[in-house]
Amino acid sequence: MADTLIRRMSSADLDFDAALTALLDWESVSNPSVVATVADVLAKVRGEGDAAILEFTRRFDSWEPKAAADLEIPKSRIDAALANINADVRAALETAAERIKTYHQHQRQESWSYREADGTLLGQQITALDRVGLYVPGGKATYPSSVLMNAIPAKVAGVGELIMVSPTPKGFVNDMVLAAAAIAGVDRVFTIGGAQAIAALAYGSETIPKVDKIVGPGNIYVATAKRQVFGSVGLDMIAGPSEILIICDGKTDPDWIAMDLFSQAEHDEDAQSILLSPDANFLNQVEASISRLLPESERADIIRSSMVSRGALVLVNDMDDAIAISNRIAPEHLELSVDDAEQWLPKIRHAGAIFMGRYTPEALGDYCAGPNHVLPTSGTARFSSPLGVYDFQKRSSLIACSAAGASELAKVASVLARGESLQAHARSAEYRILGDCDE
Ligand code: HSO
Ligand code: ZN
Repeated sequence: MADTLIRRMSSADLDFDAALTALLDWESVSNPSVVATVADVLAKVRGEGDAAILEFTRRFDSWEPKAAADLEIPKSRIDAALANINADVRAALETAAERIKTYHQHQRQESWSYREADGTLLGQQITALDRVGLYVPGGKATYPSSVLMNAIPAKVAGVGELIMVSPTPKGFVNDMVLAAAAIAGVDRVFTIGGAQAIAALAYGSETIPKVDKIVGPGNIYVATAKRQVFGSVGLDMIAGPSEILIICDGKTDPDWIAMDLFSQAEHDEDAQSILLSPDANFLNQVEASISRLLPESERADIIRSSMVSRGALVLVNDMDDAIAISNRIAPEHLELSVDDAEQWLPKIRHAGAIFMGRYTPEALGDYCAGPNHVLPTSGTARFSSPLGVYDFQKRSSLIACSAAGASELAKVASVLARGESLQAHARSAEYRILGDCDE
């Protein structure tokens, strides 16, 4: 029975490489009918503004806003949500928010400059984005913690205005989400979702302000809309299903490891939970824990689907073998449930977040340790990083030439410009050559 819950693999198997590739395979299908529907929605919102947003909201979200003004949740309603939520929940949100803020303050990039001997100044000036849109999904994947994780780095960066949008199917508003928005400092909240919300943020309407960047996860319509507005507006990454990779030396309580695997698996049927260990007996123990703990889990059906279709317990030779496999996977979350986890850090090349030691389950990072839980998925940790303050800041180059500095640089620029047959560039530079004015 147990062996049907999660597959067993060994890195010594002849076909291990192919089996691992098949296990990791994940294609974010771009469905042509979704692409076409989304293109229509975007065009209509762009052309008709509020009227189109209202029409799509009535059609897709099953509620009847009477006028565009009804699409905004008034500040008093947001404050009431904060006042009304359970005191323990409020305290936990506030503690998490404070810790996330402190961590992200370390990420702020500062402007810098240096002066050359001839007086020329070069540098880089950092500015925050003026206005950012935060998409918060409705329904089963509404996470107040994600509101904190997306909004707080933007506020720490100094973003001028933070606009949140979230669909409210049948008019239902989640108070914990509103409370998180209030704590994180979200400025305005609109009850719109889907592709029409992405269009509204990207293009603006009479009621919805146009933003400079859109962040936050969403369903296939939202992800497709984000792809289609790319270029008009900045975007965060387009996230795939969640993943966890655990490397364990066999000395952690197997129940703890089983539950850490479940903690990702319970997110959705496509989530991926993988354990690597050099201890075959320990893998047996974890497998037994999985069988025993699964039936008592509230989200057993989702966990089971995820484990059966995408989970694995993998026997490895040793830590170096485990780390080589981990680097190949480039997991979103990597738990090093081993003694002296830090010693292995120099060998870890690709991971969204690294959780070190037996007392650092991913769940603590998901909510309140401080680092961001918006992380690169599906192997994209090979080239990208957690959401951070730097995603809400931009850089401008600074150049201030002294007369002497300009004169020297102009000689170089002139040669290169003439090489490119750009005479105006050459002459513009040459005007600055001291004592050699080409009047
Ligand atoms: N583990 C998710 C984030 C999350 N967990 C939100 C709980 N709530 C990101 O992979
Ligand atoms: Zn999670």
